[in-house]
Amino acid sequence: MSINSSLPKALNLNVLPVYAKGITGRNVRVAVLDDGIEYDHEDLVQNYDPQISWNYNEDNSDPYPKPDDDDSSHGTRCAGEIAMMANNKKCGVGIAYNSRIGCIKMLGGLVYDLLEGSSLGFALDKVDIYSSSWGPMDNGQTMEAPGIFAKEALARGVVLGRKGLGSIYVWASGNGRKKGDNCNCDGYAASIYTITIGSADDKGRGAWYSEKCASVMTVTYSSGNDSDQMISTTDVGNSCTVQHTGTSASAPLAAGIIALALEANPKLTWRDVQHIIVRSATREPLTKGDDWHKNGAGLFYSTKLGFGLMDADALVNLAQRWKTVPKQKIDKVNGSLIENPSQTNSQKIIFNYTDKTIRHLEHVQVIITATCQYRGALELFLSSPSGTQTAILDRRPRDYFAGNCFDSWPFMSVATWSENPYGQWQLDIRDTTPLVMKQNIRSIGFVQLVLYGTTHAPSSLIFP
Ligand SMILES: [Ca+2]
Ligand SMILES: [Ca+2]
Ligand SMILES: [Ca+2]
Repeated sequence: MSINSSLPKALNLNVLPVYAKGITGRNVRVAVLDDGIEYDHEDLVQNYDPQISWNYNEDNSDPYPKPDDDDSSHGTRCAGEIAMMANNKKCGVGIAYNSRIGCIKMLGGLVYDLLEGSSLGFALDKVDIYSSSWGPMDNGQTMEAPGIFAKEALARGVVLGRKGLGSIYVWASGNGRKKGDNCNCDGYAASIYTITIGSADDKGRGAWYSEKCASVMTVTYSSGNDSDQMISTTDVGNSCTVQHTGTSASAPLAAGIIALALEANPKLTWRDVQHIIVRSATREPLTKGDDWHKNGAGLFYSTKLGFGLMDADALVNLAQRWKTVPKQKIDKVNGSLIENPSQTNSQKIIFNYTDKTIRHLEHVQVIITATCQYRGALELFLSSPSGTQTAILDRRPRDYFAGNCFDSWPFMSVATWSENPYGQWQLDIRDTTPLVMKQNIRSIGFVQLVLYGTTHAPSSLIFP
């Protein structure tokens, strides 16, 4: 295949065996939610799909980026990673180079809840995958959830999108790692409806900017240090760049790989897609010194790298033989605070799950309300009955917020995927402030554990 020679190394997430099967993203429609797309770009024009494109900033059907503005190149760069054409001697090859690409322009102006909600629900009957590389400020002190409209749009998308199979929302984990940010403080990334994507560098480590948190599901390669390789893609002005970077570059790569899986098996539901990513991601190229833990179901997980690097061939193979998972069940358990007067700056909360409705876990949330004096000093650890301990919040030294520190905030974790949740769960709230500042945690209100999963294991796992 002539595309082999032009495929940049950083984009090689084991996609070549998939192309050899003739799978290239055909009939799959991907929309990037971004600052526009140069749809007449030579390497995009053929795959551009106006039906899945809109400009919410100016409220018209033309999502062209602001002309002569290099700062409006983000959407065009992301789109190229997914759908650059093959064999045309221009720029490079998109991961799903025969998919249809659109842009929902919404980062070209003031961003507000109604605009986000409209964007996340645009052309719900046509878009298969929405790729988002945006969210709250990555400054290590913001804690922000989607507003009413955005939240509603995500919940509706997974029910009504793709003719009831559910829209696929791909989300960048964020670039705030250097500022101590944690993507579980970003309610978009922490949503169970979004597939949260981090970045690995070409040395096989979590990239220096890539935020960690327990809702990171998987990683793709992106840029590393300045001297390392960056991502090649289309750029505005009908040009090409070799300098696309950050988790912004990782999410579209994941969207492209998922497009290949959807061509291989168009019947996958939004939850099927998450299951097959968990099972096909590979830890092998990423073993250098990151925080891997084996969970109670035998799956390795890291809050930096999720279940590992996406492997397109393994994902597509699993997609082809995957049978739809049973209906999602949800169970809730209220926590009880275990008083520990000798250690006022560390609290323990217990949840006893004695129901047998869910025996095969997917997502877990801890919803917590608490007041404190220095939010960034708090760390939250969740332990499952199988003994898996996961940091659902790391300390964020720059977050000096005091007051209603957690206001029914849902901390999400995928670390216990496929475990049996029956038994005792424990939440440890640890305060890392120096002893001079006593009693950081002022009060703990309602705390609840929410379990998502199924009674029976997915049949594709029982009879592989
Ligand atoms: Ca090309
Ligand atoms: Ca962030
Ligand atoms: Ca997520």
